[in-house]
Amino acid sequence: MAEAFPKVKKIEYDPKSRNPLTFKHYNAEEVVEGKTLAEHLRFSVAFWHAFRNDGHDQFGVGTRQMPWDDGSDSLANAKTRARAAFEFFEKLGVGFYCFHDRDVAPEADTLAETNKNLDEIVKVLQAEQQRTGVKLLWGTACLFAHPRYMHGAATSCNADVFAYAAAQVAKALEVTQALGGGGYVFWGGREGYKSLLNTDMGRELDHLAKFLHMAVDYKKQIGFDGQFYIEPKPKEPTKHQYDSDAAACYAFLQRYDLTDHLKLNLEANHATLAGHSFHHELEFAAAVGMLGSVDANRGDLMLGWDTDQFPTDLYDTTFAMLTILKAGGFTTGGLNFDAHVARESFEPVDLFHAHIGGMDAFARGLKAAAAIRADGVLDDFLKQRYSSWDSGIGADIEAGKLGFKQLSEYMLKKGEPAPNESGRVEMLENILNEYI
Ligand code: XUL
Ligand code: CO
Repeated sequence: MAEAFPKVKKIEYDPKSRNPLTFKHYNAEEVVEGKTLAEHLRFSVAFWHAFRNDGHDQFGVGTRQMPWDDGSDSLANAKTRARAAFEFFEKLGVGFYCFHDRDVAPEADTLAETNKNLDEIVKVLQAEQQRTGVKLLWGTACLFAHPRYMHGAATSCNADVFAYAAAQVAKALEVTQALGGGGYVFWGGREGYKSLLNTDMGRELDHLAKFLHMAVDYKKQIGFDGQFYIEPKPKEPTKHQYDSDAAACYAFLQRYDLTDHLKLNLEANHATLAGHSFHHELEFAAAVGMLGSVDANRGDLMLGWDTDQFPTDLYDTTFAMLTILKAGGFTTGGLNFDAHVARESFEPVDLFHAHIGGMDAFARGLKAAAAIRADGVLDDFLKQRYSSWDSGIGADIEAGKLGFKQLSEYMLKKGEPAPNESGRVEMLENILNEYI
């Protein structure tokens, strides 16, 4: 096969170069806090945006030039597309990719034929992974595009649709396992509702939990040892999705006894759609020990939908890396660019510019976060701010030694609490700016 990107060579790190097709900050080999940048950041390309999204929007057709792709849904085209994708991963220098089952192989008239198509493509993906060393960060199933999923998949009112989704996920798990995938993502694309008038919410929540338990059981049956993730998103395509944010997912997983089996895959744009910052979602997940992986992108705060832009905001990447480093870094997870080029960025080279920008932005975020941690500026402040809990009454409360009765006696004797100290919000913001 002819090269898909003949005009682009391997992207190198060259901080002095004026060539936009070089990394200015992402030096894969550089070591920060004992690990290389590549080991920390674990960049992944999202197959669906990079190779299946032609740039169409609600008002216009696709614009992207993808000369390797004949536009058909044939198996031959799927194979060529897969090879083009690996050429891209290799030239970009990422270690990982992610896909939905239907991104890589065409859906046929029957489930059996569709599964056969997947098996054919898995052979190509296996060979390409072997050739390049690029790995599968996670796999997933598309349970939202086909009309059968109009009412949802695991939360459909139609029991046969639930069964079909189960069969589809079973196959997607097998495929992910065959490719040595590090994990598997559940994103409830239509697991929510358009109208409460036609929705039995309690029943749908029970069904979703049942579905996830079946997946956990199947994972054990086939011996797949990858990490399961659930990806929060509050809306779009539905009006409300049950996995609306990190805290809602955590409550759901707790209620249905699933916290040992799934971690969170947090997406920046989904956080902002939920009315939270990306940083908030990561901090919450880290605080409850559920931080698994990240879909790295950016929304537009002026717009109310999932714009899936490439991450270039250095505050966002610094905050994200502060939390990720604090939580001990990624184990199975990574930074998956769930992002697409703008409709007007239609040339093949734009795919490189977009990913290079995201990788450099996260490299800068990582370095800034590591410098902040090395200097201890935020940690020292935090330690001091909560120091009343380290000894005396605070330590006794934390240790569970006291109740309201003892605290009443303590305060009646003591009078007013010790004077408060300033939270120094602006000073901390100024300090942060010195590192960015
Ligand atoms: C949709 C989204 C998905 C998931 C995987 O908003 O983020 O692509 O990441 O299904
Ligand atoms: Co996503």
